[in-house]
Amino acid sequence: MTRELNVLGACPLDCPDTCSWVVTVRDGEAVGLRGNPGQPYTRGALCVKVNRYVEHTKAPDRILYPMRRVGPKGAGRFERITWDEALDEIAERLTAITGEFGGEAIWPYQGTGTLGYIQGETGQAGRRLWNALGASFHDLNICSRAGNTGLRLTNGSPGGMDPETFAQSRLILLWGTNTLTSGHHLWKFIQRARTDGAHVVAIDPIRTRTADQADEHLAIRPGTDAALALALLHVVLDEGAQDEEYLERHTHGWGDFEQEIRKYPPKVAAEITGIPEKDIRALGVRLAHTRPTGIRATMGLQRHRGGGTALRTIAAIPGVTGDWRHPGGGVAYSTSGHVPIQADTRLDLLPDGPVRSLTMTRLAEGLEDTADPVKCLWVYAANPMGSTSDQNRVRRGLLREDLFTVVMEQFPTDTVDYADIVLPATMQFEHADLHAGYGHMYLMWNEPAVPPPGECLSTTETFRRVARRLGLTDPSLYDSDLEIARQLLSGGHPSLAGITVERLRAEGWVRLSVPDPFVPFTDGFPTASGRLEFPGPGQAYVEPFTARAAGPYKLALITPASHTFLNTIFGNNPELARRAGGPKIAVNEKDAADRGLHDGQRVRVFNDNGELAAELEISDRVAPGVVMTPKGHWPKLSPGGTNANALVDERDADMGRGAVYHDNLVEIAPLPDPAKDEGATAPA
Ligand SMILES: Nc1nc2c(c(=O)[nH]1)N[C@H]1C(S)=C(S)[C@@H](COP(=O)(O)OP(=O)(O)OC[C@H]3O[C@@H](n4cnc5c(=O)[nH]c(N)nc54)[C@H](O)[C@@H]3O)O[C@H]1N2
Ligand SMILES: Nc1nc2c(c(=O)[nH]1)N[C@H]1C(S)=C(S)[C@@H](COP(=O)(O)OP(=O)(O)OC[C@H]3O[C@@H](n4cnc5c(=O)[nH]c(N)nc54)[C@H](O)[C@@H]3O)O[C@H]1N2
Ligand code: SF4
Ligand SMILES: [Mo]
Repeated sequence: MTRELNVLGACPLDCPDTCSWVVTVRDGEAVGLRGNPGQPYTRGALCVKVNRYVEHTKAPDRILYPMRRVGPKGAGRFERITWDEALDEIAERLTAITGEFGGEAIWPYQGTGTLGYIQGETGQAGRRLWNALGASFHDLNICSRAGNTGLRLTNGSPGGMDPETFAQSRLILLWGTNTLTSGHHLWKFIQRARTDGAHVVAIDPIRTRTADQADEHLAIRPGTDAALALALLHVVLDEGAQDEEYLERHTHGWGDFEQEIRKYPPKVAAEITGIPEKDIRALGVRLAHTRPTGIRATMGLQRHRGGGTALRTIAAIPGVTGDWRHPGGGVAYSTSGHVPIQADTRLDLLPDGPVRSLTMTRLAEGLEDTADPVKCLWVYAANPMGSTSDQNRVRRGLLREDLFTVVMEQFPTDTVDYADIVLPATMQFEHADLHAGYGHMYLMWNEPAVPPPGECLSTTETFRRVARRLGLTDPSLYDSDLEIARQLLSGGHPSLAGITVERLRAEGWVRLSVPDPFVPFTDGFPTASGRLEFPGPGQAYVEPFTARAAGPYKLALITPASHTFLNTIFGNNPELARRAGGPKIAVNEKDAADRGLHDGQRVRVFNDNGELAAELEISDRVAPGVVMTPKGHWPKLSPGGTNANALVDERDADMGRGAVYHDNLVEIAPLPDPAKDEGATAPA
């Protein structure tokens, strides 16, 4: 007799939508996955990637057992060992390293493979153990930090609009965001607004699939968005449409900011942004007279030298128009600022004295430090060989013979190839977790649906076992997943009223206890002044790195989200990799012609950091001077053995040391065509 049951869970991936899902389990095996139709934001649909998640959990290359390196670093040759052997070796190496170099010689390099509060990034899983060992802090700033920091300066919080309220917007600016690829559930709210007459504008250097569906697309020069924001406000002032009462009662620093705006009339901004003056003026007039205007700005916009400032200045727009008064007005970047959950990482377990912080976006630099060396790199839910800047330097760092590298993984990534010890990790069907969306206002529960395959262990269980092997005694290191969940929900914040683990487990998802519609900042802004704080003199625009293209590299490179991968996750899924079709570089016809390149040609994209082998795609989706190749390909599965991050500088954005993935210069040259080379020797 077959036994079938449905288990409620949530998608753990770094995507704003955090879908609610239903796993069909037959005789203890996951056989189906669908979106939960009852969840108001995600409403049943998953996405092209996660539709393949069941098959992904059973993929033949899944890591199922602990392994020890047997070949040289980087070769990816391992032998299977037992958990006991793995834990013994780990305990021995960590004890030796902390004894000789101190706890700070350990870099716990956590990534965004799962965003869970129990198993993943938002809860800083593992940090209690690291605190007990005095390990370096890991600043997980790779994704959204520059923008978060900019928004905090203006609003006091990165949290903004409830994305569901876009249904009430009358003008929607999709600003540096590719909704239909990187968080598509927002689209139904946008469509609802459109049936009520809303106008939708995509502001993006690339004509993305989202831009195709918008009413208007402004192909802005990369990294110049703050100048556009200032010019739009210039037109609002020209129209006399500023909300004087809002400015008076709810903002701080208007006088100075007004002077900044005056420096950017549409004509000046047109020169900076490359957008025709008449288009800037037309959008400015629309903005002046359309309430509510909702701005969806996401992370793409801040992967630039001036990325923090871009969000800071864009966030000033609703301060001038008064849009925060209305549902459907304001800026939506991430809702994470509204989720009042703070993991207790037990800072009291730290040894006395300050502990250094290492920066995720500066991995190569961190591994090069010889004065205060990193001796153990412990990678979990991260794939730095695929996702971190300056890949060739990261590779050199990982090759260091004196570096003890542990990688907790589900799949044999490029990073795994450099591990000394590999620990097999569970996937979302196999462990419990608590999640919050960063693009909606719900908490989600993920109930384990099936037992882990092979000897895979969850993050929490792995760290419990490491702690035990190290002989650590603090009881909090051994809290169960459900105990951790209860602690996370126990903060007593009004937005968590009535939300318990039991309720989440029964219902799968619960909306935060906030009004519906939720309109933030109605009681003031969480800034020092209690008001929206405008950028001060000279603080409203920082030009991009690419604006100063003086050297040999002339093309501004953007490396955005791939439709078929989630960062590097799914890069090894045969069907999704097939659809992605290998690394491609989109180039405007003019730039191709200037370099004598033709469509479909094999090329090398290069700069001083390294190179990427790709197929050239002549495309009017990019303007002259801009080229695009998506993130996410696995280097070792790509023809040249690298991905786009071989081209990305290890350089900071203006705020939070954010990465600059979309702000680099490259050149393109032909690669020899193997087919033609063979053809030369083939019989005629
Ligand atoms: N399918 C898929 N979905 C994903 C991801 C994925 O890899 N694949 N990644 C997830 C993660 S980790 C994150 S953080 C989010 C990111 O989600 P997004 O913010 O959507 O990320 P990006 O694709 O980097 O950038 C969005 C758009 O910004 C544009 N852009 C780049 N530079 C500029 C600029 O200077 N100005 C303007 N106006 N636009 C610019 C890019 O061309 C791109 O179309 O998506 C998540 N969702
Ligand atoms: N060129 C370029 N590069 C980028 C970006 C860009 O726009 N352009 N975007 C950046 C952004 S926004 C982000 S967030 C980063 C992400 O960078 P990373 O945090 O390194 O994320 P991923 O590359 O997705 O690698 C996550 C790994 O975690 C593993 N994993 C998933 N779940 C679990 C789990 O539960 N336990 C364990 N142990 N492992 C798990 C997956 O198999 C995967 O190999 O990439 C950045 N890299
Ligand atoms: S990646 Fe995003 S859209 Fe896809 S299932 Fe996960 S949360 Fe939903
Ligand atoms: Mo991200």
